[in-house]
Amino acid sequence: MTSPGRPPLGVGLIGYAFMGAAHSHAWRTAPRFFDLPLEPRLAVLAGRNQTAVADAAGRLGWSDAETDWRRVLERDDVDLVDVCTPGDTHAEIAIAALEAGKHVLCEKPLANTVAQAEAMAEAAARAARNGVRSMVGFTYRRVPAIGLARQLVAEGRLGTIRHVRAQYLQDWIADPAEPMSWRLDKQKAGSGALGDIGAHIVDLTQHITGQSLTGVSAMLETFVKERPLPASAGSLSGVGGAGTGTVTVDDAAVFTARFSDGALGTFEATRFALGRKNAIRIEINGSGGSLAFDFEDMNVLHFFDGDDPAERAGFRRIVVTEPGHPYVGNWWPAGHGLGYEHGFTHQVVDLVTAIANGEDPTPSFADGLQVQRVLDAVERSAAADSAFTRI
Ligand code: SOE
Repeated sequence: MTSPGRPPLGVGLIGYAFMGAAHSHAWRTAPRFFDLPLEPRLAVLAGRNQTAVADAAGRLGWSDAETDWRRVLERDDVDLVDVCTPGDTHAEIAIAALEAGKHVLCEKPLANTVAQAEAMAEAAARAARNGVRSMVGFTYRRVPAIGLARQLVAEGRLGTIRHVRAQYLQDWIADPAEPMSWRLDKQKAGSGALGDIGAHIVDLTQHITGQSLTGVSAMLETFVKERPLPASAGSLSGVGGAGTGTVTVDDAAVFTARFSDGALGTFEATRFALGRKNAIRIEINGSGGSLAFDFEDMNVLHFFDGDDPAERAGFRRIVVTEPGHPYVGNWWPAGHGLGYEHGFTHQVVDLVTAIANGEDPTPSFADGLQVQRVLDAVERSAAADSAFTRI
């Protein structure tokens, strides 16, 4: 644990499914590997099912459990609220927490609609004037190879960026027998592959290039429109029983985009790419070089240096595990590699450090709102169908 005498930072976490478990791990681990200025105390875990949340609190390392998130906000031992619920509750919880003077970490995408994200960004700006901080959980920014990619672009090693090619490929619902879940329900999730995983590649490409998307031309598709209901209602699904339910979100999103400094982007987010489990693939081509990354080989960044003599040029495979690489010095000896969970730990490190330094962490709620505007533009473009020329 952290050394005595370090000021505590009481944390209340709302939600204990996949993301709740990943965040719990990060809150427990960060002070063990990084010299944090504040000591995170895992005060309370909240969820609606009393037995399940008490069990999860014990398993994941929380001192207490609550069944109503509002009680978390009333507690004096909570300084920060970590929101790991489906998107339909992000705005209500995050705004109430900020108004109660609690720092907020909110899972991505920031909200289900632009209007909700705007309200959240406004609440965050108001709270920041009183020293209350907020951050949205685009955790892949904190993968060391992504950090190195951003450094190389910022140092000008790629020159002027011309092409950004980004894919987020999964296959977990490719089987039509995969049951309904909250992620397939527009009311709960806002959108499908677009918001769940497309949001990540929008954020990542903007983060790496330092540019924003200025416009899109898009197509969305729902390949499997009816799915079996789960045998029993899951804690968050709100659906259950015999028969089928209607999928109300996209299964795949494909769009082209323009970036603010002139680069052209192509984006693809799908949960139907059989064999691809969590393939975040990003390739960037500039006037001076290229970069390529695939999360399924997440400790590696490929770099092509356009200054190399043609006879010796080629993509260089950089194993991003040196102590000098972002975050890596606090972990294992070179070559031993990091995993999915480390991004969440680094997110905690950066958030806690910003809070202690009295700075606004990034990605901010304003950054989350900007991504939300891109998602909204994709949906509007796909619905308008105007850029689709029939043959
Ligand atoms: C599900 O598609 C999911 O868990 C996303 O919600 C996460 O953001 C991503 O990290 C992994 O896949």
